[in-house]
Amino acid sequence: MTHALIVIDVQNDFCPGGALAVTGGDEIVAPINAMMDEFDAVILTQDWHPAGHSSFANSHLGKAPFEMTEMPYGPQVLWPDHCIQGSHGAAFHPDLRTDADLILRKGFRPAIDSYSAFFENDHKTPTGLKGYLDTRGIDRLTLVGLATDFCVHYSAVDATKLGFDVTVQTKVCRAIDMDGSLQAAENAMRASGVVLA
Ligand code: VGL
Ligand code: ZN
Repeated sequence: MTHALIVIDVQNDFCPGGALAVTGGDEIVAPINAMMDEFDAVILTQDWHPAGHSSFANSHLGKAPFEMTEMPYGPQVLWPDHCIQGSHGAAFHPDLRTDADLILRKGFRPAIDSYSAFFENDHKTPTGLKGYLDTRGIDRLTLVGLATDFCVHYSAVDATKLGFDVTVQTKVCRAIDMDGSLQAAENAMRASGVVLA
């Protein structure tokens, strides 16, 4: 098997002090760096939103961060402004190794969010990652990063649906955990055949 490490969204805005800080988000940087050499390929994802993105509460009159809204593609959590293209917050954590094979940006279309590294939140629009992995002969994936209950969760579930053998190293992930979202994400990942290690 050809085994890739996919490092999800280890960016300043998801680390302490960032716009959408995940508790302990910076604690996983050193373990991720240490893991990288064990894989045939390393892929980093980068949440990469234009200013005024439709997933930002500030783009919706009368809405506050962490409230829900209805988008044409379904329910969507509204977030604080985060990971704006070219900003310090969108940059990788300064200690993260970036000597990766591929950096995949997602969430760049103004009208649609993209938690998964494979499909945008309409679950239809592909990011191109499947084609990249297939053409490199990669069939096994280990996922780490931020946040366990959003981008790691949706990426892992989509990866199993696409036929990859998927492990999430939960100790090398950190969660936002709003309203039981971590427990729900773990249940959904297990149900779809993801191995939680
Ligand atoms: C993420 C919320 C909004 C994530 C990205 O990386 O989990 N969560 N954008
Ligand atoms: Zn985002």
